[in-house]
Amino acid sequence: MTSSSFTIAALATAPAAGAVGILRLSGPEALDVGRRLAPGIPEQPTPRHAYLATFVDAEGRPLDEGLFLYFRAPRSFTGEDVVELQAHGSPRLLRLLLARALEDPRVRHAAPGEFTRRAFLNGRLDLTRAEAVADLVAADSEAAVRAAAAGLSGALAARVQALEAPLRELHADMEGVLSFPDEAEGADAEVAERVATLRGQAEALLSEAGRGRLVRRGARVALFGPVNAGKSTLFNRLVGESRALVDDEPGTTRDALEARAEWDGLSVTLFDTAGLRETPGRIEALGIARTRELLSGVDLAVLVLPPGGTPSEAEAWLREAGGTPVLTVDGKCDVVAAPTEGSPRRRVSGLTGEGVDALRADMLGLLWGGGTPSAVALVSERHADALRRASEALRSAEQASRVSTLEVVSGEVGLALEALGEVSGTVVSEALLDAIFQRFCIGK
Ligand SMILES: Nc1nc2c(ncn2[C@@H]2O[C@H](COP(=O)(O)OP(=O)(O)OP(=O)(O)O)[C@@H](O)[C@H]2O)c(=O)[nH]1
Ligand SMILES: [Mg+2]
Repeated sequence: MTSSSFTIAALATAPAAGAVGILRLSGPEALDVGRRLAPGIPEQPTPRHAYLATFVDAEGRPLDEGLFLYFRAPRSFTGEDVVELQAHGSPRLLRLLLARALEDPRVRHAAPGEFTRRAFLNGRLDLTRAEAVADLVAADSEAAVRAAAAGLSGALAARVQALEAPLRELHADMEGVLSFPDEAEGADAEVAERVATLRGQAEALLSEAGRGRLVRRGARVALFGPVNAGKSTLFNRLVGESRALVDDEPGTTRDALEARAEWDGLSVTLFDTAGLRETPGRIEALGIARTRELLSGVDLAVLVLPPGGTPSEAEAWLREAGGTPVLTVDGKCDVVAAPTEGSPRRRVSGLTGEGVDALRADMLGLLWGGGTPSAVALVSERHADALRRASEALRSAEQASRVSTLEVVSGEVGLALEALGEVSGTVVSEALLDAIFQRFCIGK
């Protein structure tokens, strides 16, 4: 890998005016190049010391005054020599500084995520942590921030490691028995049990992918139900502002409306939809078609029933949601004195706000189950895909351990190990790394 032969440079801060802007250099010539931009810095600066420096142009004329930081390899983010120039956050000034660094033929502009990629290639972080860096930058809710931070500190890495290490041991034991049947005798005892335990662990981790997705991209919740049930009024109440039109004419809402909120740290996109009924007008019918399409794509649908509906009507509305989980509520509860006989449903009123906080808690419970959103291991689609393959291989190994030879079992366990290696990064291809780091920003 030639990753460390070139010194790379990039602006680490967003290209907009701000208090501070950072130029970052990494690689063998980082210090030398950095010192040319900041001539007052000693030849061997103290690592991790903040020097007050003057940054100069090619003629030695001052461009700015700022901080110079040096991190000596391997004790830096990338594992290489790293220099950071912290200047004033003027985009034009920073481009001048960057251009000066790039004038040096030993320096080239960093690709997206290249600093993090080098950190990974130099063993400073495993792949799950490298990905958590991108997750943290992209996080747009408190839960996403906290989950990414947990990933960065190794929460997912530890879970994968706890699976990978015993799996590797098991594989080695079996291979030992296969290669040296006499010496390694007995090392393959309880293979079936060991495989079963590890399969359970892999599946448990895989089952967190849904929550990972919820935290990463937020939950999607749609209100739906018959016309005039009070959906828009409830929608406005839930998002805390008067977003949707409300009227006593049935069919008020036609286009689906959406609003973003953050509940318990979880990002939630709430949709208000066109009410459903049998004989709508032409435009309303288009809205109803949209409602049906939307319902199939959300994480949770909330069926708002008007007072006085019969159970069989409720059943019919429920079917509209297809396979999406549904929470049914009795709306406009302020006009109904008592709960519908025997109804276990939550009573809410968008008008008075009654039951709305409890409804929000119900929704979070259904979306999330127990625990807090921030405590999740951020299992991404990529991780889930690899974990799925690992689980499948382990399931085959488990079966084989009952009916087939040790060789077959060991082969399947080997496949599981390979799949897991893609999560942690012990087994990766250049193409996979390209795909992962492409979604990073430049300078990260
Ligand atoms: N008393 C009472 N009236 C309500 C409540 N919610 C809505 N309404 C009234 O019921 C009528 C319909 O309310 P909307 O919120 O527009 O109902 P909707 O379900 O969005 O209706 P469509 O968009 O036509 O499907 C309006 O006159 C509201 O003022 C409620 O909780 N209590
Ligand atoms: Mg409406």
